[in-house]
Amino acid sequence: MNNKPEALIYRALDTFSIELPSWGFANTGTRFGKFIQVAAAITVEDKFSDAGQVHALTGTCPTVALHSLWDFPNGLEDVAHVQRWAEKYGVRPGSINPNVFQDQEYKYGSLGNPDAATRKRALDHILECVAVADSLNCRDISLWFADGSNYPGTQSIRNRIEWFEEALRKVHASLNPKQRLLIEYKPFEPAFYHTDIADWGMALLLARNSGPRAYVLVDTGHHYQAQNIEQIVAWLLYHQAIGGFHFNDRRYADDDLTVGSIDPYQIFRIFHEIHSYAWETGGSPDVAYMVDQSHNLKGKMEAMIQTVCTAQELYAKAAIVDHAHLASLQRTCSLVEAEECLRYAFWYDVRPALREWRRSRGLPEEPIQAFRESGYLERITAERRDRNASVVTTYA
Ligand code: RM4
Ligand code: MN
Ligand code: MN
Repeated sequence: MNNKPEALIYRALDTFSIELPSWGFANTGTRFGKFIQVAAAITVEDKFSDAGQVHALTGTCPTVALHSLWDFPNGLEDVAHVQRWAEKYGVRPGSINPNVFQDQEYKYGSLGNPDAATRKRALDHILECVAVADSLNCRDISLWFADGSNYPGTQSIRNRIEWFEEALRKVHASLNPKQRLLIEYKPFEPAFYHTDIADWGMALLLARNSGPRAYVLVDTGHHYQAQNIEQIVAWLLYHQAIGGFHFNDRRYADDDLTVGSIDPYQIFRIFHEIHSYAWETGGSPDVAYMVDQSHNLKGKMEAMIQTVCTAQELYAKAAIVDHAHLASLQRTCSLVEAEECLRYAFWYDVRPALREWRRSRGLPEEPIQAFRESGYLERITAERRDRNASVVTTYA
Protein backbone atom coordinates (compact mmCIF):
# COMPACT_ATOMS: atom_id res chain seq x y z
CA MET A 1 0.00 0.00 0.00
CA ASN A 2 1.11 3.55 -0.57
CA ASN A 3 2.21 5.10 2.72
CA LYS A 4 1.34 8.66 1.88
CA PRO A 5 -1.97 8.60 0.04
CA GLU A 6 -2.76 12.21 0.98
CA ALA A 7 0.25 13.58 -0.89
CA LEU A 8 -0.76 11.58 -3.96
CA ILE A 9 -4.34 12.78 -3.67
CA TYR A 10 -3.31 16.45 -3.49
CA ARG A 11 -1.00 16.08 -6.44
CA ALA A 12 -3.75 14.40 -8.45
CA LEU A 13 -6.30 17.09 -7.56
CA ASP A 14 -3.87 19.86 -8.46
CA THR A 15 -3.49 18.52 -11.95
CA PHE A 16 -7.08 17.44 -12.60
CA SER A 17 -9.54 19.62 -14.42
CA ILE A 18 -12.75 18.76 -16.22
CA GLU A 19 -14.60 20.72 -18.88
CA LEU A 20 -18.29 21.54 -18.51
CA PRO A 21 -20.71 21.27 -21.44
CA SER A 22 -22.63 24.47 -22.16
CA TRP A 23 -25.61 22.32 -23.13
CA GLY A 24 -25.67 20.71 -19.68
CA PHE A 25 -27.13 23.92 -18.23
CA ALA A 26 -29.90 24.35 -20.78
CA ASN A 27 -33.29 22.67 -20.91
CA THR A 28 -33.01 19.30 -22.60
CA GLY A 29 -35.27 16.32 -22.64
CA THR A 30 -35.93 12.94 -24.10
CA ARG A 31 -37.45 12.20 -27.48
CA PHE A 32 -40.80 12.14 -25.67
CA GLY A 33 -40.65 15.68 -24.42
CA LYS A 34 -38.96 18.27 -22.32
CA PHE A 35 -39.67 19.10 -18.71
CA ILE A 36 -38.72 22.71 -18.33
CA GLN A 37 -36.66 23.77 -15.34
CA VAL A 38 -37.36 27.38 -14.51
CA ALA A 39 -33.73 27.99 -13.52
CA ALA A 40 -32.21 26.46 -16.66
CA ALA A 41 -29.92 28.58 -18.82
CA ILE A 42 -31.51 30.11 -21.90
CA THR A 43 -28.85 32.35 -23.39
CA VAL A 44 -25.17 31.76 -23.94
CA GLU A 45 -24.53 34.30 -21.21
CA ASP A 46 -26.63 32.21 -18.79
CA LYS A 47 -24.56 29.14 -19.63
CA PHE A 48 -21.28 30.93 -19.00
CA SER A 49 -22.66 32.33 -15.77
CA ASP A 50 -23.66 28.84 -14.56
CA ALA A 51 -20.38 27.26 -15.62
CA GLY A 52 -18.49 30.08 -13.91
CA GLN A 53 -20.42 29.42 -10.73
CA VAL A 54 -19.57 25.69 -10.80
CA HIS A 55 -15.92 26.57 -11.37
CA ALA A 56 -15.92 29.13 -8.55
CA LEU A 57 -17.21 26.50 -6.13
CA THR A 58 -15.00 23.61 -7.25
CA GLY A 59 -11.89 25.26 -8.70
CA THR A 60 -11.76 22.42 -11.21
CA CYS A 61 -13.62 23.48 -14.37
CA PRO A 62 -11.80 26.35 -16.07
CA THR A 63 -13.28 25.68 -19.53
CA VAL A 64 -16.69 25.27 -21.17
CA ALA A 65 -17.39 23.10 -24.21
CA LEU A 66 -19.40 24.97 -26.83
CA HIS A 67 -21.81 23.59 -29.40
CA SER A 68 -21.92 25.54 -32.65
CA LEU A 69 -25.62 25.89 -33.37
CA TRP A 70 -26.57 26.36 -29.77
CA ASP A 71 -23.78 28.73 -28.71
CA PHE A 72 -22.54 30.51 -31.82
CA PRO A 73 -25.31 30.12 -34.41
CA ASN A 74 -23.80 32.93 -36.50
CA GLY A 75 -20.35 31.39 -36.58
CA LEU A 76 -17.47 33.83 -36.51
CA GLU A 77 -19.81 36.76 -35.89
CA ASP A 78 -20.58 35.39 -32.44
CA VAL A 79 -16.96 35.09 -31.31
CA ALA A 80 -16.92 38.54 -29.69
CA HIS A 81 -19.98 37.72 -27.50
CA VAL A 82 -18.52 34.42 -26.44
CA GLN A 83 -15.28 36.14 -25.51
CA ARG A 84 -17.14 38.76 -23.51
CA TRP A 85 -19.13 36.22 -21.49
CA ALA A 86 -16.05 34.10 -20.89
CA GLU A 87 -14.15 37.06 -19.44
CA LYS A 88 -17.09 38.23 -17.40
CA TYR A 89 -17.72 34.86 -15.76
CA GLY A 90 -14.16 33.61 -15.38
CA VAL A 91 -14.25 30.48 -17.55
CA ARG A 92 -12.62 30.01 -20.94
CA PRO A 93 -14.16 28.55 -24.10
CA GLY A 94 -13.00 24.93 -24.36
CA SER A 95 -13.65 22.34 -27.02
CA ILE A 96 -15.64 23.46 -30.03
CA ASN A 97 -18.36 21.05 -31.15
CA PRO A 98 -19.67 21.48 -34.70
CA ASN A 99 -23.30 20.57 -35.15
CA VAL A 100 -23.99 18.66 -38.35
CA PHE A 101 -26.94 16.65 -37.11
CA GLN A 102 -29.78 19.04 -36.46
CA ASP A 103 -30.56 20.79 -39.73
CA GLN A 104 -33.14 19.29 -42.09
CA GLU A 105 -30.44 18.90 -44.75
CA TYR A 106 -28.78 16.24 -42.62
CA LYS A 107 -31.68 13.81 -42.67
CA TYR A 108 -29.56 11.27 -44.59
CA GLY A 109 -26.26 12.26 -43.07
CA SER A 110 -23.61 14.97 -43.12
CA LEU A 111 -20.10 14.00 -44.24
CA GLY A 112 -21.51 10.58 -45.18
CA ASN A 113 -24.48 11.91 -47.13
CA PRO A 114 -24.76 10.53 -50.70
CA ASP A 115 -25.46 14.07 -51.87
CA ALA A 116 -22.19 15.91 -52.58
CA ALA A 117 -23.69 19.34 -51.92
CA THR A 118 -24.82 18.29 -48.45
CA ARG A 119 -21.41 16.80 -47.70
CA LYS A 120 -19.84 20.08 -48.73
CA ARG A 121 -22.22 22.05 -46.57
CA ALA A 122 -21.28 19.91 -43.55
CA LEU A 123 -17.58 20.23 -44.32
CA ASP A 124 -17.86 24.01 -44.66
CA HIS A 125 -19.61 24.19 -41.33
CA ILE A 126 -16.86 22.17 -39.65
CA LEU A 127 -14.19 24.33 -41.28
CA GLU A 128 -15.92 27.42 -39.96
CA CYS A 129 -15.89 25.84 -36.49
CA VAL A 130 -12.14 25.32 -36.82
CA ALA A 131 -11.83 29.02 -37.61
CA VAL A 132 -14.02 29.89 -34.62
CA ALA A 133 -11.84 27.69 -32.42
CA ASP A 134 -8.78 29.44 -33.80
CA SER A 135 -10.10 32.90 -33.00
CA LEU A 136 -11.16 31.82 -29.50
CA ASN A 137 -7.80 30.16 -28.94
CA CYS A 138 -9.44 26.76 -28.43
CA ARG A 139 -7.35 23.68 -28.95
CA ASP A 140 -9.86 20.90 -29.54
CA ILE A 141 -12.45 20.50 -32.27
CA SER A 142 -14.66 17.70 -31.14
CA LEU A 143 -16.61 15.84 -33.81
CA TRP A 144 -19.64 13.69 -33.26
CA PHE A 145 -21.72 12.52 -36.21
CA ALA A 146 -25.26 11.23 -36.19
CA ASP A 147 -24.60 9.72 -39.64
CA GLY A 148 -25.82 6.24 -40.40
CA SER A 149 -28.83 4.39 -41.77
CA ASN A 150 -31.88 2.68 -40.37
CA TYR A 151 -32.37 -0.26 -42.74
CA PRO A 152 -30.13 -2.86 -44.38
CA GLY A 153 -29.25 -2.20 -47.97
CA THR A 154 -30.30 1.44 -47.94
CA GLN A 155 -26.79 2.91 -47.94
CA SER A 156 -23.34 1.93 -49.16
CA ILE A 157 -21.32 1.60 -45.98
CA ARG A 158 -18.04 1.62 -47.92
CA ASN A 159 -18.81 4.72 -49.98
CA ARG A 160 -19.57 6.56 -46.82
CA ILE A 161 -16.22 5.59 -45.29
CA GLU A 162 -14.50 7.13 -48.29
CA TRP A 163 -16.51 10.35 -47.98
CA PHE A 164 -15.67 10.59 -44.30
CA GLU A 165 -11.98 10.01 -44.99
CA GLU A 166 -11.90 12.63 -47.68
CA ALA A 167 -13.60 15.31 -45.61
CA LEU A 168 -11.74 14.62 -42.36
CA ARG A 169 -8.42 14.96 -44.16
CA LYS A 170 -9.51 18.43 -45.28
CA VAL A 171 -10.57 19.33 -41.76
CA HIS A 172 -7.23 18.20 -40.40
CA ALA A 173 -5.39 20.21 -43.04
CA SER A 174 -7.16 23.35 -41.84
CA LEU A 175 -6.04 23.03 -38.20
CA ASN A 176 -3.51 25.43 -36.79
CA PRO A 177 -0.41 23.74 -35.35
CA LYS A 178 -1.78 23.77 -31.80
CA GLN A 179 -5.22 22.41 -32.61
CA ARG A 180 -6.41 18.83 -32.38
CA LEU A 181 -9.27 16.94 -33.91
CA LEU A 182 -11.21 14.62 -31.63
CA ILE A 183 -13.35 11.95 -33.25
CA GLU A 184 -16.17 10.51 -31.18
CA TYR A 185 -17.87 7.17 -31.82
CA LYS A 186 -21.26 5.84 -30.85
CA PRO A 187 -22.74 2.42 -31.66
CA PHE A 188 -26.31 3.48 -32.39
CA GLU A 189 -28.83 6.31 -32.07
CA PRO A 190 -30.07 8.18 -33.92
CA ALA A 191 -29.17 5.65 -36.63
CA PHE A 192 -30.53 2.23 -35.73
CA TYR A 193 -29.06 -0.07 -38.36
CA HIS A 194 -25.56 1.19 -39.07
CA THR A 195 -23.71 4.17 -37.66
CA ASP A 196 -20.81 5.45 -39.75
CA ILE A 197 -18.46 5.83 -36.77
CA ALA A 198 -19.77 3.12 -34.51
CA ASP A 199 -16.78 2.13 -32.40
CA TRP A 200 -13.25 3.03 -31.33
CA GLY A 201 -11.67 1.05 -34.16
CA MET A 202 -13.52 3.04 -36.81
CA ALA A 203 -12.75 6.29 -35.02
CA LEU A 204 -9.09 5.32 -34.75
CA LEU A 205 -8.77 4.44 -38.43
CA LEU A 206 -10.41 7.70 -39.44
CA ALA A 207 -8.17 9.62 -37.04
CA ARG A 208 -5.04 7.94 -38.39
CA ASN A 209 -6.19 8.65 -41.91
CA SER A 210 -6.84 12.32 -41.14
CA GLY A 211 -3.43 13.23 -39.79
CA PRO A 212 -1.16 13.22 -36.75
CA ARG A 213 -3.24 15.56 -34.63
CA ALA A 214 -6.47 13.58 -34.84
CA TYR A 215 -7.40 11.49 -31.81
CA VAL A 216 -10.22 9.33 -30.56
CA LEU A 217 -12.75 10.69 -28.08
CA VAL A 218 -14.29 8.15 -25.70
CA ASP A 219 -17.78 8.99 -24.48
CA THR A 220 -18.40 6.57 -21.62
CA GLY A 221 -22.08 6.27 -22.57
CA HIS A 222 -21.34 5.20 -26.14
CA HIS A 223 -20.78 1.48 -25.74
CA TYR A 224 -22.79 -1.68 -25.75
CA GLN A 225 -23.75 -3.18 -22.44
CA ALA A 226 -20.91 -5.08 -20.78
CA GLN A 227 -18.22 -3.67 -23.07
CA ASN A 228 -14.88 -3.32 -21.32
CA ILE A 229 -14.29 0.42 -21.66
CA GLU A 230 -11.02 0.51 -19.71
CA GLN A 231 -9.59 -2.02 -22.12
CA ILE A 232 -10.43 0.31 -25.01
CA VAL A 233 -8.76 3.12 -23.07
CA ALA A 234 -5.68 0.97 -22.48
CA TRP A 235 -5.42 0.20 -26.21
CA LEU A 236 -5.81 3.84 -27.16
CA LEU A 237 -3.21 4.87 -24.59
CA TYR A 238 -0.83 2.23 -25.87
CA HIS A 239 -1.19 3.62 -29.39
CA GLN A 240 -1.15 7.25 -28.19
CA ALA A 241 -4.45 7.73 -29.86
CA ILE A 242 -6.72 8.96 -27.10
CA GLY A 243 -7.55 12.66 -27.14
CA GLY A 244 -10.32 13.01 -24.61
CA PHE A 245 -13.34 11.76 -22.74
CA HIS A 246 -16.96 12.66 -22.50
CA PHE A 247 -17.90 11.49 -19.05
CA ASN A 248 -21.36 10.44 -18.02
CA ASP A 249 -22.96 7.30 -16.65
CA ARG A 250 -25.55 5.00 -18.07
CA ARG A 251 -27.68 2.04 -17.18
CA TYR A 252 -29.03 1.12 -20.61
CA ALA A 253 -27.88 3.21 -23.56
CA ASP A 254 -26.64 6.78 -24.00
CA ASP A 255 -28.42 7.85 -20.84
CA ASP A 256 -26.21 10.86 -19.99
CA LEU A 257 -26.60 10.30 -16.24
CA THR A 258 -24.35 11.78 -13.55
CA VAL A 259 -20.82 10.38 -13.58
CA GLY A 260 -20.41 7.47 -11.20
CA SER A 261 -24.09 7.36 -10.28
CA ILE A 262 -24.57 3.83 -11.63
CA ASP A 263 -21.11 2.33 -11.73
CA PRO A 264 -18.37 4.32 -9.99
CA TYR A 265 -15.97 1.37 -10.26
CA GLN A 266 -16.10 1.71 -14.06
CA ILE A 267 -14.86 5.29 -14.00
CA PHE A 268 -12.27 4.38 -11.38
CA ARG A 269 -10.94 1.61 -13.65
CA ILE A 270 -10.65 4.06 -16.54
CA PHE A 271 -8.74 6.52 -14.37
CA HIS A 272 -6.57 3.68 -13.15
CA GLU A 273 -5.50 2.92 -16.74
CA ILE A 274 -4.49 6.55 -17.13
CA HIS A 275 -2.57 6.78 -13.85
CA SER A 276 -0.89 3.48 -14.55
CA TYR A 277 0.17 4.65 -18.03
CA ALA A 278 1.53 7.87 -16.50
CA TRP A 279 3.45 5.92 -13.87
CA GLU A 280 4.96 3.60 -16.45
CA THR A 281 5.87 6.25 -19.00
CA GLY A 282 6.76 9.02 -16.56
CA GLY A 283 4.36 11.52 -18.11
CA SER A 284 0.62 12.10 -18.02
CA PRO A 285 -1.13 11.52 -21.34
CA ASP A 286 -2.54 14.65 -22.93
CA VAL A 287 -6.17 13.78 -22.46
CA ALA A 288 -9.06 16.26 -22.22
CA TYR A 289 -11.58 15.36 -19.53
CA MET A 290 -15.01 16.64 -20.39
CA VAL A 291 -18.50 16.15 -19.05
CA ASP A 292 -21.25 15.28 -21.52
CA GLN A 293 -24.42 14.98 -19.49
CA SER A 294 -27.92 16.30 -19.64
CA HIS A 295 -29.90 16.22 -16.46
CA ASN A 296 -33.60 16.21 -17.08
CA LEU A 297 -34.91 15.63 -13.59
CA LYS A 298 -32.16 16.79 -11.22
CA GLY A 299 -31.45 20.48 -10.80
CA LYS A 300 -28.84 21.23 -13.44
CA MET A 301 -26.42 23.23 -11.32
CA GLU A 302 -26.46 20.80 -8.42
CA ALA A 303 -26.07 17.82 -10.74
CA MET A 304 -23.07 19.46 -12.39
CA ILE A 305 -21.39 20.18 -9.05
CA GLN A 306 -22.12 16.62 -7.95
CA THR A 307 -20.53 15.39 -11.18
CA VAL A 308 -17.35 17.39 -10.70
CA CYS A 309 -16.98 16.26 -7.08
CA THR A 310 -17.54 12.62 -8.03
CA ALA A 311 -15.01 12.82 -10.86
CA GLN A 312 -12.47 14.30 -8.42
CA GLU A 313 -13.13 11.54 -5.90
CA LEU A 314 -12.68 8.77 -8.45
CA TYR A 315 -9.62 10.38 -10.00
CA ALA A 316 -8.07 10.78 -6.53
CA LYS A 317 -8.85 7.17 -5.59
CA ALA A 318 -7.16 5.91 -8.74
CA ALA A 319 -4.15 8.10 -7.94
CA ILE A 320 -3.33 6.20 -4.76
CA VAL A 321 -2.89 2.79 -6.38
CA ASP A 322 0.55 1.47 -5.55
CA HIS A 323 1.74 0.92 -9.11
CA ALA A 324 5.13 -0.57 -8.29
CA HIS A 325 3.55 -3.08 -5.94
CA LEU A 326 0.78 -3.87 -8.41
CA ALA A 327 3.26 -4.43 -11.24
CA SER A 328 5.21 -6.95 -9.18
CA LEU A 329 2.00 -8.76 -8.21
CA GLN A 330 1.02 -8.91 -11.86
CA ARG A 331 4.36 -10.43 -12.80
CA THR A 332 3.97 -13.22 -10.25
CA CYS A 333 0.30 -13.66 -11.13
CA SER A 334 -0.67 -13.07 -7.51
CA LEU A 335 -4.26 -12.68 -8.48
CA VAL A 336 -6.02 -12.00 -5.23
CA GLU A 337 -3.27 -9.70 -3.96
CA ALA A 338 -3.25 -7.76 -7.23
CA GLU A 339 -7.00 -7.37 -7.23
CA GLU A 340 -6.97 -6.34 -3.57
CA CYS A 341 -4.28 -3.77 -4.32
CA LEU A 342 -6.66 -2.13 -6.78
CA ARG A 343 -9.67 -2.51 -4.52
CA TYR A 344 -7.82 -0.95 -1.60
CA ALA A 345 -7.53 2.28 -3.56
CA PHE A 346 -11.16 2.13 -4.70
CA TRP A 347 -12.47 1.72 -1.18
CA TYR A 348 -10.11 4.26 0.37
CA ASP A 349 -12.11 7.24 1.63
CA VAL A 350 -10.56 10.22 -0.15
CA ARG A 351 -13.21 12.67 1.03
CA PRO A 352 -11.37 13.98 4.11
CA ALA A 353 -8.31 14.70 1.94
CA LEU A 354 -10.53 16.35 -0.66
CA ARG A 355 -12.05 18.63 1.96
CA GLU A 356 -8.59 19.52 3.20
CA TRP A 357 -7.40 20.20 -0.36
CA ARG A 358 -10.38 22.50 -0.94
CA ARG A 359 -9.85 24.33 2.34
CA SER A 360 -6.18 24.89 1.55
CA ARG A 361 -7.10 26.39 -1.80
CA GLY A 362 -9.76 28.71 -0.44
CA LEU A 363 -12.61 26.64 -1.86
CA PRO A 364 -15.70 25.56 0.04
CA GLU A 365 -15.25 22.13 1.62
CA GLU A 366 -18.71 21.01 0.54
CA PRO A 367 -19.45 22.61 -2.85
CA ILE A 368 -23.07 21.44 -3.09
CA GLN A 369 -23.88 22.81 0.32
CA ALA A 370 -22.03 26.04 -0.47
CA PHE A 371 -24.08 26.32 -3.66
CA ARG A 372 -27.31 25.89 -1.69
CA GLU A 373 -26.28 28.61 0.72
CA SER A 374 -25.02 30.98 -1.97
CA GLY A 375 -28.43 32.25 -3.11
CA TYR A 376 -27.39 31.73 -6.75
CA LEU A 377 -30.22 29.32 -7.51
CA GLU A 378 -32.85 31.65 -6.07
CA ARG A 379 -31.43 34.51 -8.12
CA ILE A 380 -31.41 32.66 -11.45
CA THR A 381 -34.82 31.15 -10.73
CA ALA A 382 -36.27 34.63 -10.31
CA GLU A 383 -34.42 35.96 -13.35
CA ARG A 384 -35.21 33.12 -15.71
CA ARG A 385 -38.66 31.96 -14.65
CA ASP A 386 -40.58 34.14 -17.10
CA ARG A 387 -38.16 33.56 -19.94
CA ASN A 388 -38.39 29.79 -19.47
CA ALA A 389 -42.19 29.92 -19.32
CA SER A 390 -42.32 30.79 -23.01
CA VAL A 391 -40.22 27.79 -24.10
CA VAL A 392 -42.17 25.35 -26.25
CA THR A 393 -42.25 21.93 -24.59
CA THR A 394 -44.21 19.76 -26.97
CA TYR A 395 -42.52 16.90 -28.78
CA ALA A 396 -45.07 15.94 -31.39
C1 RM4 B 1 -24.21 12.88 -28.71
C2 RM4 B 1 -22.73 12.90 -28.39
C3 RM4 B 1 -22.11 14.24 -28.56
C4 RM4 B 1 -22.98 15.35 -28.03
C5 RM4 B 1 -24.39 15.20 -28.57
C6 RM4 B 1 -25.30 16.31 -28.09
O1 RM4 B 1 -24.82 11.70 -28.26
O2 RM4 B 1 -22.52 12.40 -27.09
O3 RM4 B 1 -20.88 14.29 -27.91
O4 RM4 B 1 -22.44 16.54 -28.49
O5 RM4 B 1 -24.89 13.96 -28.17
MN1 MN C 1 -20.51 12.84 -26.23
MN1 MN D 1 -23.95 10.93 -26.19
